[in-house]
Amino acid sequence: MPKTLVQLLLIVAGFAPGFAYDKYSTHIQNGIPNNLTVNTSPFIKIKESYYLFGQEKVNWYVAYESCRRYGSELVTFETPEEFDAIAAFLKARGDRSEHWTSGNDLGQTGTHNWFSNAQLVTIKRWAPNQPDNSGGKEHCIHLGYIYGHSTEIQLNDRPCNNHPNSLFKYICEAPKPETVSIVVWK
Ligand SMILES: [Ca+2]
Ligand SMILES: [Ca+2]
Repeated sequence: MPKTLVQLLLIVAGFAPGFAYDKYSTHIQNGIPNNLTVNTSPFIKIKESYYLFGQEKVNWYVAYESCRRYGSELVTFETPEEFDAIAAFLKARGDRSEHWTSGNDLGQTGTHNWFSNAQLVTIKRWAPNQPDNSGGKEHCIHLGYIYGHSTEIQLNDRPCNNHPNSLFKYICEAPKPETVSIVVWK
């Protein structure tokens, strides 16, 4: 690159911060404004969060890895409202499948945490008499119509892997998006 051009670029770069201060303003906000057309596929917006419904039936570990491939994690329900929104969504679709969540008590049996944020599972959405760690083998939490007579989608603990009846679909939750807008004053 000719020496004069390099010097010119340095001068422009040197002036740029002062120039930008007057001519641009930036704004960062949580979420994606409704009037902004953004393709969030394969994630679907439900209430304030974005989810992917994995359709393969896999063990808990494979489910987690699948979510990580999309830069997301198995779903974590911080509030009962979030759980109810997902349950209503599945119900409206007539989807009676069972789905893995990020919850487990692999670290300490009997203490169920959401694996994505290490917070205790506090929502009261367990199926009756669950979690029961049946056979001493159930350490991962899924949701679905747990019993034949269940009319609500609820939580249950099941074997994380190595069990033919513990292969489920899964729900991934994307990180919370932020929208950065830059206004240019011409
Ligand atoms: Ca969540
Ligand atoms: Ca159970």
